[in-house]
Amino acid sequence: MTPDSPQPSPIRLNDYQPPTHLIDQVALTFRLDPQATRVLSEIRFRPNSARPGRHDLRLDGENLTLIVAAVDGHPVTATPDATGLTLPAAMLPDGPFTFTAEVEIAPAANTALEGLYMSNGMYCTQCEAEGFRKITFYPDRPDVMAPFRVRIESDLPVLLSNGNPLGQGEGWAEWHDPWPKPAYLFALVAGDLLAHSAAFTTASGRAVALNIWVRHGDEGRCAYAMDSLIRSMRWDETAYGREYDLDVFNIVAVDDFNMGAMENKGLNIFNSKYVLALPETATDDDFGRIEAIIAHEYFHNWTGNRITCRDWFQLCLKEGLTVFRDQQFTGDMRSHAVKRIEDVLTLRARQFREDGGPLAHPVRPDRYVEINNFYTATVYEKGAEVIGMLKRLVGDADYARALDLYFTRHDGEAATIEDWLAVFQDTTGRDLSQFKRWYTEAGTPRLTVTEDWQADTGLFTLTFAQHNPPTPGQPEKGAKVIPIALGLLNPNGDEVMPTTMLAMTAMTQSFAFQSTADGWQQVVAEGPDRVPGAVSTRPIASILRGFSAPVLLERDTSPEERAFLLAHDTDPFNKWEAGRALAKDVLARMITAGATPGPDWLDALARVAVDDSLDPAFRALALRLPGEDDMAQTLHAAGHVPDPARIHAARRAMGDAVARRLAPHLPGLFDALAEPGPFTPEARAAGRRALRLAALGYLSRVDGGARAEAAFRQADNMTEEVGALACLLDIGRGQAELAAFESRWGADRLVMDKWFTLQLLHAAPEATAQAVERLTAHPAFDMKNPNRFRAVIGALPGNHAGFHHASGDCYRLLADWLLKLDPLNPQTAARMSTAFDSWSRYDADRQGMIRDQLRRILAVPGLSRDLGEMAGRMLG
Ligand code: 0A1
Ligand code: ZN
Repeated sequence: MTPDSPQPSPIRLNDYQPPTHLIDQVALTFRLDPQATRVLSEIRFRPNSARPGRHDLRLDGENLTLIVAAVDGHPVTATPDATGLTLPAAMLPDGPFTFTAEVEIAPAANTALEGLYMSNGMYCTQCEAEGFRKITFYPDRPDVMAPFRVRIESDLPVLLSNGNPLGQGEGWAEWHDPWPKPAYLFALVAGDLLAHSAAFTTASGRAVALNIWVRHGDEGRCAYAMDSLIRSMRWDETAYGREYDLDVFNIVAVDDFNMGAMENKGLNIFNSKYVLALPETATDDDFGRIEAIIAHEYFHNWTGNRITCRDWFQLCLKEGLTVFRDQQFTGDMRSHAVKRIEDVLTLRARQFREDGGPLAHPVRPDRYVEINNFYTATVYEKGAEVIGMLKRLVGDADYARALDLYFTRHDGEAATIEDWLAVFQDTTGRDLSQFKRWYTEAGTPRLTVTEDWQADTGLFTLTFAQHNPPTPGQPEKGAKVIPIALGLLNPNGDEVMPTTMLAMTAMTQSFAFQSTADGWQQVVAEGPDRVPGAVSTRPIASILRGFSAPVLLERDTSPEERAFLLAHDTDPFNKWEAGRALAKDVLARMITAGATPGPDWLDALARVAVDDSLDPAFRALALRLPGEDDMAQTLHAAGHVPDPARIHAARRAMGDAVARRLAPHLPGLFDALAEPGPFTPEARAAGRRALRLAALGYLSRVDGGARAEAAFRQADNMTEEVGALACLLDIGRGQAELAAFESRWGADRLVMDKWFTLQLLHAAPEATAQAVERLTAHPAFDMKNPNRFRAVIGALPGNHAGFHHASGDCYRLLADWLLKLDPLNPQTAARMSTAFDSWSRYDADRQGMIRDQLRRILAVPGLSRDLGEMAGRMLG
């Protein structure tokens, strides 16, 4: 693609047309061979009455060698083009007909990991979003749903596909999936695999065989994933009334996978990183992600599979809802407060960043060039936030009723966001047309708040104003519906008004409160009719509790008020948020004005650190300093040009100041948090380890790393091993430990990914480019393995000061590697390119250097549609 060559034209939501033909039944036979797999298909079509008249039938197909095709046994003479095959209306019968085809494909040559490919001698598939067209000719769109029968012929011992097993013999197996599904949920696996098995009985008594299939040697690492699956299945029954609907549920772990995992009907395929775990190989974070992703894919069985998306613009219909459900699940399993804080940290780091830059797009986009580029934080995480807001607005009971209606009304269908909102409208009688803007308009609203206190009348008024910034293609926006959860405290620290949900619907809106005999209440009547309130003192407002809406709250508060909320807020999210805001204010002044952290903030932080009444996991989060990228984003939003080197230096100085202030407490904290007995991955123990490692991090800054060295030597679990190593690298030590780690774990791919990432994240800013060069030259660096590529190249922007070093070396290196990967795996190359999306925050030199790299990428002949779209959008 060159800058002058036309970009492929986008697909638009407004152009949606129902399919010309529907499918009643699909039968597929696979004769597996690495270089020449034959796929035989028999597809029973019928004209779609929603498209009256006679139509050509367009079948998608890419990189397929057509051997033979026929309609009702008559050979098809049409020849395929680059993207498929058209069967002219004239050659199609008026009513139902059977299309048969035989095609040849080469899974061993498939490095893009879409369609049928090979990973370590195992065959596997990835069909979402449009991978099925690389397997055979088919209407590869989610609104064409059909039951599938699949026969697999291969000498490999384990042959799997969707649905229930029909039979198997020497060199073959057959599967039948009775549930109509779109092609993107098709899956096939063949390999020399072992199963970790268990059984589950559904609430209504269906016996389900559960299997997690892995390579030999990994069978002992599946227990936590299996346990998570069983808890997910039970939870979906109790929380949503949703049962599993087949006799088997298979999960397969593969080492080469572009994403986290995939919800194929009855045959989930997982990146092995999100399945395999033992205490000595996986960290607490890994265990947490395994639990969440196993749940996510399982929950898709209802939100995604039984009810799927009409078209890819509706991706958030399944993803936003399924993320919301997995977040609820994790909250129930662990801690709602900690989960909410972690989710908001991710939302701000990834989604707010996306929403504030050239890649901003609505939760439901209305155009795309390559749909794989829209599996984004906006579709997933903001999509989940929008559902959370809907639930807050209608309340838990109506949310449950609306979901029941959704499941009954749309079971077996391919639905839209309009369908989704209609179930809420029909359940509650609310008009959600204004709320819908959350789906159609991009950008993070800024919410400002001013307070007014009338001592004579005892009237406390909050006035909110929302500003919806322009985003690409959307210069102007209407007012959003913003649920604002509010609590009031009195100056003693007692809560005088429990959490109350305010629904903001106008651009500017005031809410008034008064103290009454029953405590503080919202007062609706304005003016002289108002009942005089009781004599009272000015309350302290806790605004946007639980982060009740994905907005940037701008509040002119004093440090004293923040410290007060940090000490007294009963809402754990806002308690944490108050500490976070204080820390960011302090750090911002250090960066922009050379200030030093004052004793008030340090004392407040120390009080939280040693407060044993607080959950250790919460304390660990409170001790985590704001990240450098976060500060760059915040400073940019406040009108500054962030200087990565200054941010880095200031944050280090802040860490040193905290370490000195906490020093007397650290050894005691570190020792007291040691977990007696064997490792357990459950949340309570993980929270204690998180706080212990936070203490070790600060301790290392004052003891020169002595404790961290000992902790590394003594660690009997990966959380502490890698945690101690990170502490050492953070203070410029740890070389011997890195070598020891490599010799201990050199044969373990997943553990070695951590080794690669750690070195990059902790490289000094001026040495980051060399670290990339050294690590990519390491014999174990394999660009074809997405996990390894992500572990190095994907980790680069996580080292903010290194990536943005004034030399521009890392910009060039990133572009080099994206261009190397693009011909092999365009999807992963396109994903990794988002590191460049924040260019407009920085100074003119950095902007120029990043834009030069993006132009260089765009100028490469034969660039993929994936990377071409991303680079084009980032350049604007
Ligand atoms: N639906 C999966 C995510 C996924 C999307 C695309 C993939 O390959 C291109 C793979 C997985 C999920 O939400 O988990
Ligand atoms: Zn998903």
